[in-house]
Amino acid sequence: PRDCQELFREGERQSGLFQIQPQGSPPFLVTCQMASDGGWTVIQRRLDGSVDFNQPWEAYKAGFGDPRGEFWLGLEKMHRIAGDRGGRLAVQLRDWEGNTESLRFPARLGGEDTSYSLQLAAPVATELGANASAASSSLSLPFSTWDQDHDLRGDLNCAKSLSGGWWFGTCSHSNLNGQYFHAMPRQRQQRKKGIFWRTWRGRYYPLRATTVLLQPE
Ligand code: MYR
Repeated sequence: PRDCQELFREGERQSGLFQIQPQGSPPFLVTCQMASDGGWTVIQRRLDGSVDFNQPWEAYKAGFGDPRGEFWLGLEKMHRIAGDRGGRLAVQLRDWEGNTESLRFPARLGGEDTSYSLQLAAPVATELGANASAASSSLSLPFSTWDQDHDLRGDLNCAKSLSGGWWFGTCSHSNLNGQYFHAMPRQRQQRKKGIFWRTWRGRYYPLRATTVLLQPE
């Protein structure tokens, strides 16, 4: 099968590890999450801080971590799955009081020649809470790591001053690959390095768990 969605269409209803082969790509293993609305590929998961997400570009490109625990699937595989058709992203967030938030939006992911730019249509970036200046038109946001700085800040390397690799704009929107904190650090300087989604629990709230899923168009 090309992806989790095709597995779902073939009748598979059990979530788990499967081998897929997107068009023009070698086969690889992914975690499929089967839901009532189809098959989704899990591209990111945080739940206990067992994996170090402060990794360089090559690691974010290839993927790292434990498919049964915390992991990052890898930008190249994500690009192969979404292809140039793009797809739907689902973001699931959990805080320390047991509240959850779930977001869904259409997106495309460019190849390495675009630094794996996340492409969002005009209204989506605004809905997600991007800064007005960045979101007035459609948004194409390259991926950044501490050793490959493509963020929108000229004076700062977001990945270095925060932690992990992400589609950083002005360092303040979100970072689901930040440092995992088991308890709220006292200092803001520490807290801002954490896992955050500003428009949900705010810039300085380190989240407990996240999952990001992808379904090709
Ligand atoms: C800013 O930093 O305010 C400008 C950039 C806003 C970015 C908005 C969207 C980023 C969301 C990334 C979600 C990716 C989920 C896989």
